[in-house]
Amino acid sequence: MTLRLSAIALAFTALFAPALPTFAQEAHAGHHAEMVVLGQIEITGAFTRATLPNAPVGGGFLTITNKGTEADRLVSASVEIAKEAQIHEMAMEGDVMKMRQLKDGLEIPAGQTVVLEPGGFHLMFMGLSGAIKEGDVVPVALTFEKAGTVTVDLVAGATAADAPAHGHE
Ligand SMILES: [Cu+2]
Repeated sequence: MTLRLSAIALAFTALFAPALPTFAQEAHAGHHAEMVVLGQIEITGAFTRATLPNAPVGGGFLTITNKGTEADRLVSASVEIAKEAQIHEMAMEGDVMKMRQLKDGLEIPAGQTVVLEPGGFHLMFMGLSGAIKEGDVVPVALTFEKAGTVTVDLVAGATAADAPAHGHE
């Protein structure tokens, strides 16, 4: 009886094991964005958005998790398609939504996740050399104070309906 059960278990494993996707494969198929690991830093869900033809700026969005026991800090970013990549935040000032550059970077507290997303923290690509088209892959080099530098591919989604209103003072 024991032998017979083992044989069934083996057959079951052989049949189903290859069909089980790993998490990474699943994430790739779903979002075209794989997890990027740099020391204690994990980056997921990286994307950008297609821009209008003459748009001077583009945005970068991603989720950063610090698995470590010490805070780290995203201090800079760079892209080849723009003169400069800045780290920005959007916040209410009185009753007006404003955007400002975080010159000291963005802290990623120990054990926490910080999301860069439309309407909140984001990367801003200043002085685009050309339009970002849907489906483009934009490599961005991210530098962390402790973890170092890593390149993350941002896949361009559709243009946001509110893209032209994305202005600066
Ligand atoms: Cu901005």
